[in-house]
Amino acid sequence: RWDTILHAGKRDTEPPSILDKFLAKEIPSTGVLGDDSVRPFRDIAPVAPTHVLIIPKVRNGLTQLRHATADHAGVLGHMLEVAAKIAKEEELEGFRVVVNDGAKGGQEVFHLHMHLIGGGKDMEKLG
Ligand code: DGP
Repeated sequence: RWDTILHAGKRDTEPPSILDKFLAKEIPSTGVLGDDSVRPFRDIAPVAPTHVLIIPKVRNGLTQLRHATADHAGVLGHMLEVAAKIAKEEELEGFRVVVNDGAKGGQEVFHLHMHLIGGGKDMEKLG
């Protein structure tokens, strides 16, 4: 688990430790395509047959969604585009995109990321 980085990532004066793992390629992408700005990889504890985390390569202050500004709009939109592309590649008939914000919102890793979840049985309706 990324225990030690979780808190390190909360302030942007700290090194972006998840990125260190990406750059060291400790976490394999296992068949999901990234690009220059985002790095998708499969969740260690999947809650559905497809459970991919989509994460910006450069955190740029975006430890969590509540810190989003107009500067982040481009990467946030791009993450959704990548989610749609992966959903198509994985031939998902239905899927869900989730961003957890804050410990009380279930966020464990303080480098903004999007969960793409789908496949398998019908998902319970939310909202
Ligand atoms: P969140 O709770 O929204 O911050 O999402 C963090 C996710 O990261 C959580 O679903 C579990 C996953 N995760 C934690 N540690 C690792 C790891 O070392 N490798 C991978 N692939 N996923 C991890």
